[in-house]
Amino acid sequence: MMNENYNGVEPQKGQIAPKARTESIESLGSKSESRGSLAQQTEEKAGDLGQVKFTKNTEDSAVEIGAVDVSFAGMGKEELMKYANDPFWIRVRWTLFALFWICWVAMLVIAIVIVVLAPKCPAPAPLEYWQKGVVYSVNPKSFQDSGLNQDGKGDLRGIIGRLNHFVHLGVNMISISPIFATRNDDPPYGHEIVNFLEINPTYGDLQDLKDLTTAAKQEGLKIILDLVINHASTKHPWFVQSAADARGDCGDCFVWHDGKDGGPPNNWLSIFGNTSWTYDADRKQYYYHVYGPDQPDLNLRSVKVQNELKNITRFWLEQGVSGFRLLSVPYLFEAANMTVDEPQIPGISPGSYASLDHIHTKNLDETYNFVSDLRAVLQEFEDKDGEHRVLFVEAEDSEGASAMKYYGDATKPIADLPVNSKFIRQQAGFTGLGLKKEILSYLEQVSQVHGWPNWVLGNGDTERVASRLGSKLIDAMAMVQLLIPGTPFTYYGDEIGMEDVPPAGGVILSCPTGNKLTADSHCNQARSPYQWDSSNTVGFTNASTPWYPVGSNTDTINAKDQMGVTNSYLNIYRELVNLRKQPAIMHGSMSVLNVTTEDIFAFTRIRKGAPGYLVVLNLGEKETSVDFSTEPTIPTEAQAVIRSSTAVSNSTTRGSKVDTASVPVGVSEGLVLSFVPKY
Ligand SMILES: [Ca+2]
Ligand SMILES: [Ca+2]
Repeated sequence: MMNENYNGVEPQKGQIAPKARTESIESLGSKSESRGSLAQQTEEKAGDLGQVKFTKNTEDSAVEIGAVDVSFAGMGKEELMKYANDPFWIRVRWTLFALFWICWVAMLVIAIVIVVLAPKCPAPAPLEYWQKGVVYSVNPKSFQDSGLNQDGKGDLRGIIGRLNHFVHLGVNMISISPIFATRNDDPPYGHEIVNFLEINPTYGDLQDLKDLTTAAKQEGLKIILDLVINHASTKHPWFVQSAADARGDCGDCFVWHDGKDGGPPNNWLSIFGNTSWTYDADRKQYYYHVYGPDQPDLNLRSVKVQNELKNITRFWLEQGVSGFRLLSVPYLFEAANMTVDEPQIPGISPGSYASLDHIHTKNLDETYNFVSDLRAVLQEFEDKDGEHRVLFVEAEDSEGASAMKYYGDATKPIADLPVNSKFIRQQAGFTGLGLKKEILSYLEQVSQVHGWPNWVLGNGDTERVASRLGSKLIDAMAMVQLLIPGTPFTYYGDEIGMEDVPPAGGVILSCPTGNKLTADSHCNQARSPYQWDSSNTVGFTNASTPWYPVGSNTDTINAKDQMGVTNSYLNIYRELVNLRKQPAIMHGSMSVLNVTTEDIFAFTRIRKGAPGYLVVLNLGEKETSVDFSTEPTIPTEAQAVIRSSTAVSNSTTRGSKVDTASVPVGVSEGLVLSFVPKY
């Protein structure tokens, strides 16, 4: 009997058979029939053909399948079981089963072998925050006057109130010009320090600095202090004691020497020109000052001074700062024997600092050793919490061997970066070939000592980029600075294209080239208040008069308005900072391309497996098209990513495809293109 298929349901005559049986019937008839019409057909078949009928003659309902006219009826259960138990078919089954698993395992093994043996891109060396990020240099006096102290001078609380600006830009390190207590509350440069452990009241107090480092940390920002340890003020208590008592505790805290033949002990010169020695009537000796007479050099050969300086370093690290930019580093030590003159350099008129070969006063071995000792102090803090504390040093002659030595080596680390001011010396009219030479020669020097490169485009001691190189080149130079290998240093305001501002009622004094200030050169034109908006006091202060005049171009050169304009200096800067995250920019190789000429500068950044970038600058006087078709890595087509805000003379738009055999670039235009590199 077959009643087990009915589930106890007894169909009436003319009813549709239960589903299980219906499907069985379907298999006997046409398999192409739809399920919806099947029941009806089943009834018809039962009625018309009399081949399938329901019976109720016995106690159990049943279906009798009689003389169903089929050519193939499938295999019955008993028959199936008979074959299933046949040793031949058992062997076949097991063989297929085994083959299936053997194939599966083999495929797995092959896949693993392919993964293991396939050539891979080498993993890039992990970069630290000071390598990946951007340093933004703030002059605290000019950045933001806080609501608590509207004296027209910027301060630390002002910086706290503007932390979102750094976050918005995407920079991660904020370096702050010297903020220590100085002879006057209001010094021009903050170098005449009277107390290394106190903050100039103009800028706030220790609590303000702690609040700044805490708030900055919450935003993922690092605060880096500019620190001057070569000299102090003549009003520093150490100097007062030292001058008064040669045998006292601080008798040798400064560099003292008897005169010779009624004059200074030797021919050593000040950076400002003239002798570097000043006679002190109380002590009846000369003291040495590589800068002005108000800034006597500390004697770093004194163990007391060395320990004090290390403790000063510890003190500021304890306030939460993430490191230092050490200023005036090459001058830290002088020769122990101060009776020797420095040799005159032939051909340079005597009297200027450049006229002597400073073999006794600059970059002495002791200087490298002491900066390495300071590095060890920073390491003490890193050892405690694992966070690297940065040490940048201001060393002149950025690509010279003396500067490269500040990188140290694995056995004796010194600075993370000797600050590279090559771009600072760049003047208007520079050429593509000149730029190529500057960049490649520096990168070569740095690679030889396994150092990490860096690029400073602006600072307070020279003209602003917009004034020095021309505002049309602001975006183009930002493309170079931010997209070549190394850590960029941005000077506050350069990201919105601020220009030099003359002093009140005065004219702009020419700044000496390359950080070399003279005694009376107060080239403050690059220290004007940050232009936050277009109001009278540019959002810098609520006081009626800022300490220094604001620029005359604030209607467009201000952060607020530029934030709302896609193609502003500010937004292009932000895009470039963001682009630095790309693998090709972070880890890729850099090639200056053969198309580089006097008028054109072009380079690529390429990393295998990632989009490549092509940057092209037109430094000439005419719009032109550049042909990259002979460059082996560049395909026939690339995509425009960023274009100078000042570029208006051709039709290239962001996102548009560009034929690389003919890339149009307007006068002073910089253009960033992305492409799929060819190998
Ligand atoms: Ca203030
Ligand atoms: Ca010194």
